[in-house]
Amino acid sequence: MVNAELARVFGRIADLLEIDGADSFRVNSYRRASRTLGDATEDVAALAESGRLTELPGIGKGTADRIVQYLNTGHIDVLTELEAKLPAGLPKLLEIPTLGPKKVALAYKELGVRELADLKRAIESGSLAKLKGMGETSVRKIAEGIAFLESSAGRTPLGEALPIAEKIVAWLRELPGVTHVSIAGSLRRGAETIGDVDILCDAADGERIVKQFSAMEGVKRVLASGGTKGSVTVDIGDGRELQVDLRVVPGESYGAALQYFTGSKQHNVRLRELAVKRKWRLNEYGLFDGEKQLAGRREEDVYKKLGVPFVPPELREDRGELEAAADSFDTLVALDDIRGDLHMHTVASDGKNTIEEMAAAAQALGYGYIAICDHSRSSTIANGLSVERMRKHLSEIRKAAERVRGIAILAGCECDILPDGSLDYPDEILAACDWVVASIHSAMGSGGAHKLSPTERTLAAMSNRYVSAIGHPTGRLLNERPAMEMDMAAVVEAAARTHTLLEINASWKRLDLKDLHVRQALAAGAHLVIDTDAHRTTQLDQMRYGVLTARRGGAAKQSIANCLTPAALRKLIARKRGA
Ligand code: DGT
Ligand code: CA
Ligand code: CA
Ligand code: ZN
Repeated sequence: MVNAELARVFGRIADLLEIDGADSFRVNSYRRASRTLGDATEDVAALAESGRLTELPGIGKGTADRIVQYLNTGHIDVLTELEAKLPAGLPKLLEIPTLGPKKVALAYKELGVRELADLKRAIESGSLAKLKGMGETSVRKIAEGIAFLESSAGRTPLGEALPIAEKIVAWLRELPGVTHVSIAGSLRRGAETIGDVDILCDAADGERIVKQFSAMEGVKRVLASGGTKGSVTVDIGDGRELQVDLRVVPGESYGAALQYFTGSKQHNVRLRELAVKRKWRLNEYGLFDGEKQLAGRREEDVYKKLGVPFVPPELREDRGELEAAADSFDTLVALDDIRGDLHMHTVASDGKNTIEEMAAAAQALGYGYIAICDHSRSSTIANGLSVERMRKHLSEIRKAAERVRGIAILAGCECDILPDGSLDYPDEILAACDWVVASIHSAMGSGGAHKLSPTERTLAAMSNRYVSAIGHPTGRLLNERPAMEMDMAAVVEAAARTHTLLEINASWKRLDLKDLHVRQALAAGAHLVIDTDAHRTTQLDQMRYGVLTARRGGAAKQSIANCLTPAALRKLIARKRGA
């Protein structure tokens, strides 16, 4: 479908218009069009064909004409004009966190900044800080933003890489001569971002398998192709590519190779040290005593022979996993342990499905309960609900809960934590909810004259008895926005003390809390909840990314609220409320 491409084009127009100083009404209309085109489930080209473009929300006659022009000619006049007027490198600068279009325009007009390299020079020479409307603090933030972007460059989020890898694995499994196929590398370890995808399979004729792999549908470039190893890139949209490495090994080495290529490198080093201590050798072909292979066919045997428990891949990061007690792995949370999802949106705010549709989809996943948590009034961009609308919405949820059989539907909300630390709804509304997620969505920076810090705001919210959980506690967006400056030690201590749950937001764009924070929270005695924050039914299946993150943090199912039975969950909520 051409939808994503059109969404990108309209987004680019909005960016350039903004840098050009166009009025915000005009900019927003392109932004809205971009979002609508990206969200559209029908092929926009087909809609254009039948003259039905204006049926899409936010698409007027003018926008429809521009879409048609693009479909017919491959360009749009307004974009051509803007691109002639402004340097091509400017929109890219908008990806730098805290660097908005006004500042980009300023740097361009005053200092001739046309691309990232210019901007870095202007920071280093101090000329950027001297500009009126910049200042030391904002320049420091911009420099941090650049460092953040560069550190995430080229890494693909887990939630984009995993579905692609699974398709390739399924395809390989069908090839004659292949019996075992597995994902390895950082993807098998459930890391939040992936450098490249590693896949392993066993077969006698490696060269043929690698050849077929290189010719597979979706391959953009072949980087290497040999007798045991192939390396290709696949297109993942937006002009981005993802590297996929395939290794083919004989069956008797499959387990050892799986262990080796799952990594992490540091974990492998530790494991190899154990082998060396016994005067053995461990490599991707097996565990050897001289010429004799002690293990190799099965991954479990490698660990067993070395006298250590089988370490789940998510924990293989050299964080003490080889010293852990074997039974500590037995209770590690798994997707099967999840009994419900306690943070999701509906059409009442910015979701795409109704209460009933969300409930039906959750039921299909085998869940026993969900909580509907639409946005509160201050989240205007997300169509947050006024006190009156929320009151009505809560009663709608309760009515739906009566109609729908077989799954409990909790009436909840996602209540903004305001810049002054107060909550966006009065206690009376929060008390009327069964479950309240409180989240920071605005003013995420630290400092400023009258504002509390994100930590202080979070602590203030946790002190409210109706706040059941803190949503996406650090506010980060992977590869897009760094986490808020947060005193995590203070947050996890207060969470444990006030019996407030901390969310692992399972949306692959967030994965917040992240693995290390999960560890910190558990050590402090805090409990967690894994939520998808789904805005449509299809996003409910992102739960697995949150579970992987929880496993990386070493979370046992006993510490996860949505592994509880409905009755136990209600008791947990009541404990915070002091009932
Ligand atoms: P990534 O791709 O950056 O997200 O991270 P990984 O862990 O997938 O790293 P990758 O793709 O370079 O290599 C896959 C695995 O292969 C890695 O986790 C461990 C193993 N490996 C690769 N190179 C070495 C090495 O030089 N020494 C050891 N011990 N293991 C290695
Ligand atoms: Ca890799
Ligand atoms: Ca690799
Ligand atoms: Zn939120």
